[in-house]
Amino acid sequence: MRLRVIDSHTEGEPTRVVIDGVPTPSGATVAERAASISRDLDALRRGLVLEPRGSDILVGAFLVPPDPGSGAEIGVVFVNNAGVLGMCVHGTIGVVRTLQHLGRTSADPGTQVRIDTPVGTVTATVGEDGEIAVENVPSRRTLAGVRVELDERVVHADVAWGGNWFALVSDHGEAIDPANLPRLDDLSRRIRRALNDAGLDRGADGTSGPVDHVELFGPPARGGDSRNFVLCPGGAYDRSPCGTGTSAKLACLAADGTLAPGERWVQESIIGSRFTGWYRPGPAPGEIVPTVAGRAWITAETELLFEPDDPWRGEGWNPERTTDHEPPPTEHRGHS
Ligand code: PYC
Repeated sequence: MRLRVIDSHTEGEPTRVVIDGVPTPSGATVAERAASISRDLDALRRGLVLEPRGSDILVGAFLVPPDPGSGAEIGVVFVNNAGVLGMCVHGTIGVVRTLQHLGRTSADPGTQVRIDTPVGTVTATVGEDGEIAVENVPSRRTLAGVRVELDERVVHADVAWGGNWFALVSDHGEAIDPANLPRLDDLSRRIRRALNDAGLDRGADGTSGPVDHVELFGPPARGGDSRNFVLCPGGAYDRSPCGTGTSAKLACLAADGTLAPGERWVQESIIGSRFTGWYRPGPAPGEIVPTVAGRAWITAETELLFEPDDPWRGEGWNPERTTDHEPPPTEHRGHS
């Protein structure tokens, strides 16, 4: 099997777009196609994003037809090392940069691309300087200042939706610095476990959570408004400032009344890359419609090969999930 892919990175975080070689996942809508990828094409997801052809930090993108009647040009389903993602802003910027590279959309300023995702339609707009701004799905904070008791400290978490569910924590006392990654990783995992185990991530309406991303904030170091560390569902951390996480942050700032509609918020990542975010009021009370802007660059245009006798041709190997490095059983080998 051969998969034609184009790799890019958005502010340091990689995206791999599948251009050719996969069947169109079944379903009438992008949400149904996302369910079909989860159900029927999971070995393909693992072969695409995991070692040895990918890595834990890679986000894959399957291009699919848009929802009937949505008016969008294209649909996309994002996947990572843990499964299917609801939405991914860095990945959307990577997809648009890839479509520009292929000549399927213009790189001219003002060009807009409407994209259906499993959680709603987003609109990407090309800026003057090559920046791509993604107007994301409506976002909201569902819980504020949830007390989370850990062994050695107490922190307070907001829970917010920005296309994925986030716990956002500022009073953790840790340096948001690459030198401190092991502690940030460990703390974020414990916060996520504590919230989910106790059901503390559920809003009064029962709609929120489970939280699968954790976002820790600290002071900026490159002239932005804040710096973050973001733990993703499969245990990797986001090298970009995480666009759905920035959307969740904007929802919290709006709910607190500390950022006005249209005002800019510059979110730095743990590696010092930056997204600029702003919002307009959303369709429902308490909702905002966030826009997050950043840049992406093409890094590779290649074919992934899956030889029939390769024991890891479709299974991939995820160090997060297993310590068993033996080849997977034959019946679990990859999609063909
Ligand atoms: O940019 O939304 C994002 C994202 C989600 C997971 C990794 N990046």
